[in-house]
Order: sequence, then C-alpha cells, then structure tokens
Amino acid sequence: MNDIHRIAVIGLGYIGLPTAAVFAANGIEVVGVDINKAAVDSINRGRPHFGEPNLNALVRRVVEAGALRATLDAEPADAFIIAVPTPITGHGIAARPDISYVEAAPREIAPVLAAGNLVILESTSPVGTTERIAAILAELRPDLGFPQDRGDLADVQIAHCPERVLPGRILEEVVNNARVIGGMTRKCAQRALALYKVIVRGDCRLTTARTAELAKLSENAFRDVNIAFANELANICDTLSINVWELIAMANLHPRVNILQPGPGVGGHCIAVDPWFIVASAPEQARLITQARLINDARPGQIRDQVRAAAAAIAIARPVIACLGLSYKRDVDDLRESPAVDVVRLLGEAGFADLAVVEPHIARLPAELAAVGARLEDFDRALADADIVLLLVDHMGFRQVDRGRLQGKIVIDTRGVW
Ligand code: SAJ
Repeated sequence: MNDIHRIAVIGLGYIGLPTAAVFAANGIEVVGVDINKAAVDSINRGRPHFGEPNLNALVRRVVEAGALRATLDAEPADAFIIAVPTPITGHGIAARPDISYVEAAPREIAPVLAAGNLVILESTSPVGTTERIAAILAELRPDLGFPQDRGDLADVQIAHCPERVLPGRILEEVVNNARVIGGMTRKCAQRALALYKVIVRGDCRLTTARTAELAKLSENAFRDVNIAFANELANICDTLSINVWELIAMANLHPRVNILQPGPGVGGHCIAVDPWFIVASAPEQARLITQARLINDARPGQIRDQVRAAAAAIAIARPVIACLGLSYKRDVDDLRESPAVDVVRLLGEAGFADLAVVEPHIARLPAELAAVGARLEDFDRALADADIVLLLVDHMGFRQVDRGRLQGKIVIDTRGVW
C-alpha cells in the first residue's frame, strides 16, 4: 500500500519534470525543486522550459489544478525523488563521472528530512552512488536511522529506481516501461515499489541498489556497443565499396540478427556518457565497452573526411555545404553531445568556409559553430545554394524532401534515409 501523498522532485529537467507532472496527474501532491530560477518561474506559469511531445498540456493542467508547484528550495515531503544530471568530466578514456549534482541533492534534502521519509535516486549513476547519498544523509542527520546501519529498522528508506524513458516518448514510456527498483534493503524497495505503482503500468522488479545502478548503465552500454557494431560495418563497407544500408537490411533478414543503424556518431546526455561510468569503475574488464565508445566517438571525424574527399572530387575552391540537422537525433531539439555539432565544427576547423546549417528546432547557432564561421539558414535556401548536401539528422522534414531537389549535387547521407 502506498503511504506517500506528497513528494518533492529534486531537478526539473528532461526526467524530473515529466515524472513530477505524471505523479501530479495521479493524485499525488508534488513540489518540484530546481536551482534554475527561469525554469521554476516558467513551470509555475504552466510552461515547460524544454520541448517534449504532450508535456505542455500536461504541465499546464497540473499546475492550474494546484497539484504541481515549482520552487528553489526543498520542502518537507513524504518522499524525495532525485532527478539531477550526472555528466562526465574529461574526454574519451580520461572521462570520469561527475556526481556533484547528485551529492548536492541530499545536502538540500537533509534539513527537511523526517522519520518515515523515502528517498529515491532516479538519475543514471555510477555503482555505489545510492550508498553515497545514504552516507551523506547519515552524516548530516545523526538523529535519524538509515538503512546502511539499521537495515529494515531504519527511519528513512533509500532506493535507486533508474529512469529509462526515451526523449520524444517520455510521457508514454514513464508509464508503460518496466522498472528496476533497487532498495538498500528489501523494505526500501517495497516502499519505492508502492509509490511507482501509482503511475507505472509496466512490470516492476525489485533488486539491490547496486544491481539497479549497473542494470541501467548496462542498458545504455548495450545500445552503444550495438551502434558501434553498425558504425564499424559502415567503415568496413567504405573500404570494400559496399552499401552499408543494403548490407544491414540483408543481414537483418536472418531471424536472430538485428543490426542497428550507423550514423555520424552517438549523442545525447545518456548513451554517449553512461558507458564511461562502467569503464571508470572497472577499466580492465570493460574492454568492449571502451572500444565501442571510441568507435562511436571517431565517427564525426570520419564524416569530415568523407566531405573532404567529396569536395576534392568536384574541385570547387569554396564549396557551399548544406549541413542538415544539429540535434543529437531525429525530431528532438536537444543538442547535447550531438555528433552533428561535432561534424560541423570539424568542417569549419578543416577550412570549409561556406557552411549553411539547417536546424528547424533552434533559433541561434551554438557559439562553437558561429566561431568557425557557420551560419543558420532556412532549408529551401540552403538546399538551393548547396554544392554538397550533408544529411546529419533525419528530421521528418528532411526525410520527406523531393529527391529531385538533390539532383546535380553531391549528397552525403549519414543516416541512410535517402
Ligand atoms: N543511434 C544510432 N543508430 C541507431 C540508434 C541510435 O546512431 O541505430 C544514435 C542516435 O542518433 C543518437 C544516439 O544513438 O545520437 C542515442 O539515441 P537513442 O535514441 O538510442 O537513445 P537516447 O539517448 O535518446 O535514450 C537512451 C535510451 N536507452 C536505451 O534505449 C537503452 C532511453 O531508454 C534511456 O532512458 C535514455 O538513453 C537515458 O536517459 O538514459
């Protein structure tokens, strides 16, 4: 039975805000906490500060109904859900998890924590992070008993329930996906389960916090390794003059083969980041995971080389290159870790001076691209002027282009949709 009626969600980003809104729509009183004042103000006006299908209407509805409210400081609640970013510092094999936001959350919660509370970490985190949160809380609140010392007799329960939602389908997946619920004790997991049952229709499985941490990292590393396999095939096909898209379609006719799609690299704040958490904690063992990351990270440079070779073949001194798409994947507005941004920057650094970037989801180019002389242009103009058309993101509008408009131009389709 769920005994939780009021929750505080710490972090109102891509995961925290939809989660807060869905709980609020299901009879739970929700206070959302974020350090970003502009985001807090915007949410309190009923407007999300980022784009995600159907989120606008939901947030407006729950804010107007008084079920969701945003604030800058944590307030007392029955349960706290931590959904803050867990980025990396450093690059490539020097990458290290940065859990400073996760460590700040228990410091924020500690003053308002009370006996009977449940604390849940949703952020994708290195193994051991849930225990670290418990240690910080125990240090700051010696008056309360915690699971690491008191087991099932603790005053406060602590669990890790990693988010698994796909940007672009968050509201659907937050309800329908199966969930892994890792408790520091069995009782911790059972209380978290009761809370998630309020919103989750998918299967919920109980385990330990450490298993839940590594399960989430393994899911994203699995996808990264599989995309790396597709990208490696693309490199092999390039060498052997074989069409990789046709090759994969043929191989996938086998009933037990399902090769993913190659592309300009792997982006986003999850799959391009999380495998490094595994590598950092077990570098000697995580050899395949390391190689996959390196293969995917090398793709933008290989796309730059393909453009270079194409430009050399047409022998135009200053080719106009239409670079279509900047986001990390199709039909989203998120540019974080986007390989498309890397490709455009590398082209600018390689001396290509006429880079017309088309990205319908943004109003201004990122500073690093303006710095290499790229400009934001509308689709029709960029296409009309281009000598080389470089498809970097398969947004709906690009997929549907009349193929006749590409005639007479060099086309480099990194997504295999044309
Ligand atoms: N990509 C390819 N080829 C493919 C599939 C994807 O190159 O065949 C690229 C995309 O273009 C993109 C990147 O990979 O740059 C990642 O995109 P994605 O759609 O695979 O995943 P994300 O990062 O949007 O969301 C992932 C999901 N994880 C898995 O599918 C295992 C999601 O369920 C997680 O909740 C999310 O990470 C997260 O927050 O961790």
